[in-house]
Amino acid sequence: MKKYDYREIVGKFQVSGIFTECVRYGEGHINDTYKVTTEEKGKEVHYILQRINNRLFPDVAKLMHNIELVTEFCRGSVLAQGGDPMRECLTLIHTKDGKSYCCDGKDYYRMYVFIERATTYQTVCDPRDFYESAVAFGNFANLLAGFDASQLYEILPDFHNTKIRYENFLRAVEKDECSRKAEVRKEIDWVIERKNLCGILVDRIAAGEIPLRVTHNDTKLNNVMLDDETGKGIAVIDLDTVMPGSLCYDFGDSIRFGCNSAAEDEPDTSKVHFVFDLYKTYLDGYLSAVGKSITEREKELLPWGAVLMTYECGMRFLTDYLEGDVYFRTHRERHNLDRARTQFKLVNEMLAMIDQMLAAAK
Ligand code: ADP
Ligand code: GN1
Ligand code: MG
Repeated sequence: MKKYDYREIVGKFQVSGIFTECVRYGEGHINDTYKVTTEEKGKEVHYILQRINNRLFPDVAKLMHNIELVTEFCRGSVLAQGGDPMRECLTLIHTKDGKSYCCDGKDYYRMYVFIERATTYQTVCDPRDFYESAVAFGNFANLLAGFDASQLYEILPDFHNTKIRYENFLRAVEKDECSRKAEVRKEIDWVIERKNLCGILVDRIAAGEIPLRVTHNDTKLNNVMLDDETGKGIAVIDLDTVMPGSLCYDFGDSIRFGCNSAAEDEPDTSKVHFVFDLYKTYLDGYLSAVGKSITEREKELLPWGAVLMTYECGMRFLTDYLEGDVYFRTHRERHNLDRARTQFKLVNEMLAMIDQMLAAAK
């Protein structure tokens, strides 16, 4: 296994205190995240260190340009509202030569202030937490409505263009690089039978029915930090994918992850159900916070955002399984296949309830 000298890497940043340890942290699928501890005057100070996924983000300078702008913008808004920016938004720690990231010759790193006394959840244990995450993401959408989109690079073009995701999926099936196709024939057919779903949002955007905005694009529950004391959603994190998108994607991705009765990677799909009550809880929280930013047409399409994001994510997991698990971090055999199957089960249950979902959003 590759060895990294974390003391040296952390030493490149403007941290206070003496380095004591660096341990793997969190459950993200993309970057390698660590909790760093230093000691200053007998007290522990914590930071987040991330090795940026350079394969996925080849242009780290552009990625970090976006993150610097978005974090600065959030900081200004939090300060204007009398909040505490060190807890309510991500704060980059700059390097000793004033940059927002560093390179050790091969890998790229960034550091953030560690948001203390707050937690990210992998599943919804208490519906109130889910409500608070909805309020946080709704507020974030409002905040971004005031952000000048032209300043940002589109870091992962066509990120939620489901039609393009579908073409990539077909290509992976065709190539069958790892000879896994025969094993997942049923899942492949399931995706193909529902290919009409792909156009639900991209066609509406192309027709000008719903606007392209600056959105977060990865609004799962573990990308919002909830205050341990008050339970309020205090900070939206994981800003790698802030770029043009639709409110319906952001709403939909939260529903995909949070309204699952089981984990995203539960191997036993009999445990996986779409929890309609949680959908209503999130909808209420989101609409209460997003306020006037949302158009009537977007509101009508929110439930389809949930179906679509779940279908798309399942298709991405299956594509990655066919390509040999090269995109999402996996921890066991068939991990991506398990993930794909949970998503497909959720889509089936959502489609069975789509009328109720649509009625609730009216
Ligand atoms: P990925 O892109 O791989 O999902 P994230 O940026 O979401 O990486 O970070 C992974 C996890 O690390 C988060 O889910 C959260 O638990 C934790 N985390 C990230 N940033 C912070 C922070 N500033 N303070 C505390 N925890 C954090
Ligand atoms: C990835 O980075 P993370 O773990 O929050 C992925 C999302 C997927 C999600 C599925 C940049 O999110 O698009 O929906 O996994 N992020 C990227 O859990 O591809
Ligand atoms: Mg994340």
